[in-house]
Amino acid sequence: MNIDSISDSYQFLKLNLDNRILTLSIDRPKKLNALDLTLLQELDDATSNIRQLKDFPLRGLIFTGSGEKAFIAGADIGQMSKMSPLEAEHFAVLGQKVSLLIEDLPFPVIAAVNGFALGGGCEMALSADFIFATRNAVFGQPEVKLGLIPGFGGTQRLAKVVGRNRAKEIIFSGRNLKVEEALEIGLVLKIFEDKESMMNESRATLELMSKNSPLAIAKAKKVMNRGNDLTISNGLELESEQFSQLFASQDMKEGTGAFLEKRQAQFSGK
Ligand code: DAK
Repeated sequence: MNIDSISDSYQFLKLNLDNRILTLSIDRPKKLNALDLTLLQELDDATSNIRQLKDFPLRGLIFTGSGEKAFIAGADIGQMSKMSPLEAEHFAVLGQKVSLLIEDLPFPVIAAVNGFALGGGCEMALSADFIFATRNAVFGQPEVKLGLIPGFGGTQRLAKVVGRNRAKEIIFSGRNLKVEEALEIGLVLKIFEDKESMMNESRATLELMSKNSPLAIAKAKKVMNRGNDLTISNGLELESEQFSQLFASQDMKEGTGAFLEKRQAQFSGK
């Protein structure tokens, strides 16, 4: 698959592949990267395609917004205001599907949040493994101000990341959170003074991770994501099952062998 040709086919997405790390930018700056139906369909298509890159597996994804002002300022309010309940359901199902596709990608995903991450934007960022943000980043779930509730997983994921009661306070008030508060409550992992340093650090973080076994990372991610929805005993069962499967992998043989031979491991991801 050629990333450039895919990228050219999208109106609102930009894809850039460098050393197996893909940067996916939402590119609708005139509307602060608000998610309309076309943009969501493009995200659905792109994330599905990215998942299927079996012969040329990626090692990481940086999910960001074009420009300096917004990651994603939410779902497109103008478009939503005209939707029937049936169209709204289709819209929400598509948004939830995209958030699950991003969450389930078998490699690390960083949401690099520059500026506004409101409503559906905050929810999309929550689908990543963790969030880096610039000093001007603003988070929030303002849906109740519009007579709505979060529709792309915010009622579920935000509570799991920051705790149920804190998530309730954020969702019921609809208030904006400055980046410092987002850091304090664990929504954001690290703050950067500008977009360039955030993008550089995102890449460096993924490059560091890509030195490790991609198979082990994929399994750790799967167990941790699924474990979020399981009881501790079911989570431990899943952990031991996935752990034991790795003993049939080339990566495990290479990793342990390299340690014993005092050399750098070269992982194939198999
Ligand atoms: N939708 C559509 N257009 C938006 C937008 C949005 N979410 N956010 C910004 N824009 C547009 C503005 O209308 C403006 O367009 P023009 O007037 O120039 O054509 C342009 O982007 C620049 O915005 P501003 O002029 O307003 O820029 P400011 O710097 O003054 O203000 C702002 C930036 C982010 C504070 C402000 O734009 C703002 O408050 N935006 C709305 C933020 C928001 O409320 N986001 C949450 C949206 S609700 C569901 C499915 C999904 C959802 C819920 C339910 N189900 C089906 C159940 C999700 C809901 C949401 O995400």
